[in-house]
Amino acid sequence: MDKDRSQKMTLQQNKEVVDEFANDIAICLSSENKSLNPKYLYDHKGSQLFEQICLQPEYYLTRTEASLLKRHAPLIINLVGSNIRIIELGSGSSSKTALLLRYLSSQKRRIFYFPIDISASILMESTRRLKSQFPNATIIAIRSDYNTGVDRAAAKCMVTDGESEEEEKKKKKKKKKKKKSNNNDNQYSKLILFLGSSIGNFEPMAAGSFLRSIREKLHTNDFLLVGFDLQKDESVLTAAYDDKAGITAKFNLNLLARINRELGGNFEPEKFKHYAFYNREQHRIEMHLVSNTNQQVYIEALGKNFSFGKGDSIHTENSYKYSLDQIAALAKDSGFRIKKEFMDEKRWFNMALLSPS
Ligand code: AVJ
Repeated sequence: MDKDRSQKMTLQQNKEVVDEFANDIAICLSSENKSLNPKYLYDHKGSQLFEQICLQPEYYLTRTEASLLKRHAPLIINLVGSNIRIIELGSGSSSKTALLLRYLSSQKRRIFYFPIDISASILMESTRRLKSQFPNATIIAIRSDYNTGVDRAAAKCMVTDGESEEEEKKKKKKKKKKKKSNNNDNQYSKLILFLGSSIGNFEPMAAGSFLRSIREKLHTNDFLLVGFDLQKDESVLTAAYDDKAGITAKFNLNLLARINRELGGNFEPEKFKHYAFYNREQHRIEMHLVSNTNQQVYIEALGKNFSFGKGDSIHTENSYKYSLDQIAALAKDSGFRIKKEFMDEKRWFNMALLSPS
């Protein structure tokens, strides 16, 4: 393809992305109950801020899950099998997954990793880092949201089907002819990672249909590893979503700055405040941006003014907290069985290794 045309296509794709954002913002700000898909928090700046959130002392989720992954990597890898393709939904910095890759590499196993994320810049950064950490790894980054990500990754897995670990060993032994990998010995298992309690962003019903849609793309020897944040003392939860350093507040408020940047809005972020609380009935943390005063905001791309009264809020994110029973029911209802569950001593976080039932 010539450069002009490929450039045009990129512009076209960007335009569609911007249009979707503009459209969703228009719908959100025109409704009585203003709520937004949390994916819009994750532009380049938002993704960077999220990485910083993960380092805050109050935000126990990342640390806890990382230690579970580190401790149980051998068992997880062992359960999945000998020839693995790792696909990760919402890979971000991939820093937790690096713990699994490190184990594979310590075992002299081949690494095939397909990170999927909506932020192209985060993908580029993390791919570069992983490539230098694991020079022999096959890493194929996929810029996509969850919906099409797994399909695209599965298609790329197929392309690597000839490159099995078994063959690597044979090649080393005999340095001889290649064999096509049509026999079962050489077949790979997919391990889909959905970590960090990202599933908490889904409404419970939607979480079920999402897991079911993944289930439909899996074969019997594939696995899905899901990180769930568990219900716990409310003060622990609220602190995690309102850290002292104010990073979560910045992360939330970046949404307004993003509207300014991409849609020509004139939000003054100081006139809104970050608000996070635990909704006990629904077992979820809610994040909101609350207007400090009566104000009007103009958004150029929409050619329109929007008014906010003092105390009006934009609901930017839900983060559902699960019980073990809910996890079991969710797995069952979406066609999985729990192969193995991993939990920390405090029972704050759960990592469930699911296999098609
Ligand atoms: C990325 C959705 C897992 O819900 O804990 C962190 C996002 N928002 N702090 C979460 C988030 C505010 C995070 N997830």
